[in-house]
Parts: sequence; C-alpha cells; structure tokens
Amino acid sequence: MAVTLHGFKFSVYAWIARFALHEKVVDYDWVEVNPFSPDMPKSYLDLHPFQRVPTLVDGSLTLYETCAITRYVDEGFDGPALQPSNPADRARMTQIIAIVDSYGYWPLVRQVFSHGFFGPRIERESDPAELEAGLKASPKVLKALSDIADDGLYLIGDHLSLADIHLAPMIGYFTKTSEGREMLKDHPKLESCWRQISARDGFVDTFPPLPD
Ligand SMILES: N[C@@H](CCC(=O)N[C@@H](CS)C(=O)NCC(=O)O)C(=O)O
Repeated sequence: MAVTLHGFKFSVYAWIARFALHEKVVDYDWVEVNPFSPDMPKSYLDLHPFQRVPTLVDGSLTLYETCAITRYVDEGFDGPALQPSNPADRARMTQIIAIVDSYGYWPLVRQVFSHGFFGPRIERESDPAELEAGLKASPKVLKALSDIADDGLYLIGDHLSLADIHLAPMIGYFTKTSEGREMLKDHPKLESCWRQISARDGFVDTFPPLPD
C-alpha cells in the first residue's frame, strides 16, 4: 500500500517530512490539510488529535510528530542511511532535532518568517512585536547550533543526516527575511552547512510554493 502524507503546502514540518521522503526516494500520495482552518475535518483529527501537520500513513501505521516520521522514513525504506551509526554522532543528531523543535521553530519560523515575510504576503496582519521578539530570541538558537556543528560539509560530518533535514527548512524560511539572512552571517559554520544542504535537489525540489 502506498505511503500517504497529510500536510499543508506551506508547513515547515510537512516540508521536513517531504525532504526526507525525497532523499529516500519514497513515492507517496499527498493530502492537503490546513491545520489553521476552523473547520478541520474530523477524519483528520482522528489521525492527529493535536490538529497539527504532518501525519504519515503507511498501511496500518499512522504516525505524527515529524521526528518520528523522518526516523521511520529512514529506517523503513531503502536508500542512503540518514542517521549516523556511532552513538555520539547519533546523539548529536537527536540533540540538534530537539533544539530545533524546542527552541528554534517558534522564533525562526512562527515569529520571524510568519511576521516578517509570510503574513504580509497573504494579507494577514503581522505584528512587529512578534517579529522583534523572534529576532531577539534567534541568535541564541543559531549560536547553539553553530557551536555543536562539526566542521564537515553538513551538521554532522560529511553525510546528510536527519538533523540537516530537520534544520534546513527552518533556516530556509528564516532567511526569506533580510534580517534572517544578515543574522545567519554571524554564524559562518552554520551558514556554510546550510548552503550545502540547501543546494541539494531534495531541498530545492521540495521548497514550498511561497508567494513572492
Ligand atoms: N511537534 C509537531 C509540530 C507540527 C507543527 O507545529 N506543525 C504546524 C505547521 S508547520 C501546525 O500544524 N500548526 C498548526 C497550529 O499551530 O495550530 C511535529 O513535529 O510534527
């Protein structure tokens, strides 16, 4: 049975899942779900009680939480391994994903990107105080990631990992703003990793259809 990914075309988390599926060359069907819609279908809430996206369905398996989805995609399908095999690097990968989820998503995406780029383009009022708060919180996140990144091509050595796949879309959105682009320059090691990841077909081909 085919894999189905339920997601929203502008969702950064759905993008992460699509990026992982692309890297593993897994075919899947896409079901568009807007998690911000007031009339979210009950059929989706049965899949994801927290009303977020994405959710992946593969036969009898229904999975939400993007870190679980990408790990399943890596371990459940053929293709290049996206997780390091040695314990220290694997722990580092998990740490980076947790930092991104716990401390990065909100300032980088929900505050800076949403209020500095996306909101104004979809005629949604944006709040300068939210943008400001995001810009204030972001340097600590970028520095923490830069401090623990290796000196290799990617965040962990020279092989693409789930950590890269989790982080790059968030930076991709953050750097849609001029403030984000400027701030990333203060962290050359992170910027260099991001440039390598964002040049990959998997990143480019899954880039969401943002308004200009
Ligand atoms: N912890 C969830 C977060 C998913 C998430 O927050 N997705 C956003 C879209 S990028 C969403 O559905 N937001 C709806 C909302 O905040 O109400 C995961 O890892 O999948």
